[in-house]
Amino acid sequence: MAISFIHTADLQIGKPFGNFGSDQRTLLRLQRLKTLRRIAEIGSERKVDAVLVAGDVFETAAASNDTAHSLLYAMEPYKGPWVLSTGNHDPAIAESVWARLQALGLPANVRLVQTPDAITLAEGRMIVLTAPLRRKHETEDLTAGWNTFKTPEGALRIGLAHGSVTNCGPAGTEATNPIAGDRDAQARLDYLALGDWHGTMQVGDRTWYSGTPEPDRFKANDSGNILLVRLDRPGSTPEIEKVRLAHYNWVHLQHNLNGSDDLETLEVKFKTLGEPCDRSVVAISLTGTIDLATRQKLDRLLTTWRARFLSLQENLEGLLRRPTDTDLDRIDTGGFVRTALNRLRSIQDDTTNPNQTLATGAIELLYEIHTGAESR
Ligand SMILES: [Mn+2]
Repeated sequence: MAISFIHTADLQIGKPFGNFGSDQRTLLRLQRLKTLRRIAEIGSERKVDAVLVAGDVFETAAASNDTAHSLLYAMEPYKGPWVLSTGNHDPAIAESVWARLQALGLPANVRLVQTPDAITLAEGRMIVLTAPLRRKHETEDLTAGWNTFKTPEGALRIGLAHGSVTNCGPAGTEATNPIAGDRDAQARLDYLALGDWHGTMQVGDRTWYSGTPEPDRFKANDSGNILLVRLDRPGSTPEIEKVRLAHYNWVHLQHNLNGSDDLETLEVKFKTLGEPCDRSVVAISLTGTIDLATRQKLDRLLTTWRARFLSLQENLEGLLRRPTDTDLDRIDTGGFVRTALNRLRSIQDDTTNPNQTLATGAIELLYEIHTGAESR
């Protein structure tokens, strides 16, 4: 009879999301628990033999007892075995949340892995080999011992670890906590469930990063999935089903603006992120050169969408604002204000002038004062 299990990792429960407003932080934090609960429900619906979490269950080993209780609550819908391993964010150090969780008294179906172990599941048909991190950074490959570890004939050998695969590691994973790229072959594993990389990624015939089930950063790396793994018998090829769970849609947009037509295409980009808008977490980097009339329209557009998205972070550093004569004419065509504006513009054009930014700000302020009321 086939064995099936859920592979997930990098839940980062309790992540503070400090770069966001307080409402947004709360929503993003709560969603991670809701997603875990959804995983538990799927485990129950699909009647899997186990749920394996490959590290970074918590954002930090100092997570509070409240957070620990919330975790247990979210896990409740799945009554089968859970195996939770530590990662670089939540290593099994002394005084960690793991030790406190253990002391709180765990449900019988929840296994915390704080020391290297071989866990027998599914009436002996599946052995989970573990290599939990006990500090943030290990220089040794903790999975090396699996090569010589004996398991009963006929049982599936499943590895569970957190770290970066050497040689074929994706750019961005940490160089510490190395795991041999061919560990699955060396240790005769039927499947190796990895955590650390937050996107879903296959790194070998039998080795996968599940990625985090709920995206937590702006990175186009296919995060927001869990893997449902099915194995018929030892040696058979694992069947992988990727199940999409992402609630929030994290998008980093780049947009070049050189006139008001480009504003329209920007709005189209915003609209294509889909409904409901408040599930989009957006960062935008704008480049190009615009006049003040366009700048004003841009401000209005961003204000509207800032209110619709869960969050809109704007980077306007690459966007140059160049007042045209038409812009300045709208403020004043010939009086002393115009004389001042012309001087400000020459300061703005002078790259050696330390008051360049100040001059830009002053022109925009005058523009807003003179035109804001009429166009609002
Ligand atoms: Mn992580």
